[in-house]
Parts: sequence; structure tokens; C-alpha cells
Amino acid sequence: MKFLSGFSGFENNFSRFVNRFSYEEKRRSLGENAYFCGKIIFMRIDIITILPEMLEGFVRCSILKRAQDKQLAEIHLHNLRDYTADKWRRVDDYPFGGFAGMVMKIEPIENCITALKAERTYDEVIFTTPDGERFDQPMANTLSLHKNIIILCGHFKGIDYRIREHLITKEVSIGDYVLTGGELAAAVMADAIVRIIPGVISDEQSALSDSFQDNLLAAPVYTRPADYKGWKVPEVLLSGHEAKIKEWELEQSLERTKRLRPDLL
Ligand code: 6GU
Repeated sequence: MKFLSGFSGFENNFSRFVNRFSYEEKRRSLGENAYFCGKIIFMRIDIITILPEMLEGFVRCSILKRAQDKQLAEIHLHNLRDYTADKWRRVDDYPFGGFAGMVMKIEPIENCITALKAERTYDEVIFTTPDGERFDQPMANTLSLHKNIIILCGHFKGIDYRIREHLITKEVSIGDYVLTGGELAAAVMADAIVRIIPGVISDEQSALSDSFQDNLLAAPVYTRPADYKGWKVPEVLLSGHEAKIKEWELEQSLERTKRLRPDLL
């Protein structure tokens, strides 16, 4: 039940979380599909980056756009350079100790996080880094229950370690490889978190059946035509026999999981 975890103590967690909504937020969220267990979910993600242009297109498209249009989520991008005080708008500096590369400075990051915290309370201040905890579906589930999170995108050789010690509450990696910056990691996380907020995907079941299903890979899907130049759709799917179709789906899920991801079983 790996994919299901992250929701332990769910109801409990959830009530705490829902009670933090202001009346205005609740009212704004009223409307289609805005309820889950009879409650409303609304989430805000603040992303701090030196490359906001890299994320601008992404957060205004697809699932994140839909979530924002439905007022179920808000994604805000903050250009770290806007929080510098010097005329060169410097966000990095040479490392003490004479090491190679550059290090992200404390001041702009602290200024930005402090400004955000002055406006609202944050559940997590996340730093994207290859040496962080591995991001997975249970972590996405847990994070999707939060109301406000900050994601700070790492860059260069690293950030001044004092930021990690004093301001960051969670360090996250999206896999065992090194990216140039944390922007892609922030995009991956925002997508995975926001898509499971109830009401974001029009058929709530579709989010449940792909990510929360019993630790199995999904069965293959097909659409028309039923026969494309002799490539045929499995007969059972055309039968209209619901029970047999369900049985086929489970068999396929099990077979594909055994073959492709035995580690999940
Ligand atoms: Cl979160 N950041 C960077 N720079 N590289 C990564 C990563 C994060 N996760 C995997 N590789």
C-alpha cells in the first residue's frame, strides 16, 4: 500500500488543515467539485527561483492552469533577484575555504522567505537538492494536504548551509541524478501535488486509479478505432461485460507490475 501512504491519520490531518481556511477562501472555493469528504481544499505554493521565466509557461498550462482557474490552487513565482539589496542584484558569491564554484547568498533568500512568512503561515519550506529526501507519491499525498508551502529552487554549487539549518524544513530530491537547478524539480513536485487536489482532475476517479491504486501499474487503455490496420483492441473491452472488464484490468495491472516493477509487489 505504498501509494496509499502519506494519508495516515487522514481525517485528523484533514480537519486540522481545513479549519485553517479563512471564510473568504472557503467562499471562493465553493463550486464544482470543490469538496472532498464534504470539505474544501485550497492550496498555495510559492516558488522562489532565479529563473522564473523557466517556470512561467509551465505553471500557466495544463493541470496547474486548470487548478488555478478553478480556484483550487495558486502558484506564485518569486524572482530571487527582486529581494537583493545591492545594485548588481547578486544572488551568489564565492565560497569560504577556497572551493570551486559559487554559493547562493543568505540575504536575498532570507528576505524573500521572511516577506512571505509575514503574509501567512507556511506548513513547509522546501529546498530542492540532489541530496534531499526522495520525492515519491506518498510525499506528494502528504504535501497535497498542506495549505501553504514554499519551494526554494537550489542552484550553482549549493546554498549557504545556514539557510538549510535555519529556514528550510524539508529537503527534497526528485531522483538520483544531478540537474542544473531546482526549477525542474519544483515543477515536477507542483504538478504531482496539485493534480491530486480533489476537483482538479475532472473525473476524480482518474487521479485515484493512477496514483492511489494498490501499488500496481495501470492497465493499458485504448480508444477508437477498435481495429487499426489489423492492430486490434482486446476483445473483452468491446464486450460491455463490466465484471469481466474489471477482472481483465486487474490481471493486466498485476502482469505489468510483475514484469516491469517487481520491486513494487
Ligand atoms: Cl531537487 N535539484 C537538483 N539540482 N538536481 C536534482 C534534484 C534536485 N533532484 C534530482 N536531481
